[in-house]
Amino acid sequence: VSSIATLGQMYKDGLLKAAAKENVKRSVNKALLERVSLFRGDIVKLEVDSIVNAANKSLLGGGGVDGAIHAAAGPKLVAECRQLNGCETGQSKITRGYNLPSAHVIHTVGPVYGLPDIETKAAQLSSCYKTSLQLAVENSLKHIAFPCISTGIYGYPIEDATHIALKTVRDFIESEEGSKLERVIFVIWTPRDKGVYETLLPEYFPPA
Ligand code: AR6
Repeated sequence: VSSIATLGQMYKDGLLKAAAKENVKRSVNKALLERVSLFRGDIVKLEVDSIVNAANKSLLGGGGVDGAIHAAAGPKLVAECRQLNGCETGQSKITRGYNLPSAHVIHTVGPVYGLPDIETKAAQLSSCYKTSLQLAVENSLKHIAFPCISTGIYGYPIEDATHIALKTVRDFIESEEGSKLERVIFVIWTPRDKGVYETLLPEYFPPA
């Protein structure tokens, strides 16, 4: 995890400078920037305390990032998942990481996007981030890496989902409950998602 630049380092390196100029709205505790990173690549390669899986209610595997995580972790992961009796939308459950470099997998079930009741979907998506963060803290884990939950097969618009992800993570790591979490990594897989994160990150984590 030490090889992934924190947001603070990225600002220093000028990587997000252009985006930051337009979006800085608030000043922020500088230490907060050292606890957030953006990583472009495959989440299954990360050697961290925990990676989050964008799972479905069965927790028994699927396509997208879920398929990649199960393939890399090996069959013991699905065996442990079978003991969990599924998971409700907006909730999260933890397992070991088995053959993954990550020690644990936090499985969360994002909402399937669609009308009506977008507010409920937004609350469920926020709850995915919050319950995953809470599980990390409850298990004394120091890092957690999130994919862009619900924005693939489940169809959540990336901009809306990113606002929810960034706000929920910021609120949590600023809280007493989240103070022990050392690093939150946002994992980006597509070029489109990279652009959205680079634009919106400075709104929630402005350079000091
Ligand atoms: N590393 C990081 N991010 C990835 C990877 C990867 N290896 N592969 C895909 N992504 P999705 P959802 C990104 O569809 O929308 C499964 O079948 C992808 O670009 O994996 O929550 C489950 O079993 C996107 O940004 O998850 C469920 O049935 C993000 O991961 C359903 O899909 C999430 O896309 C969940 O759908």
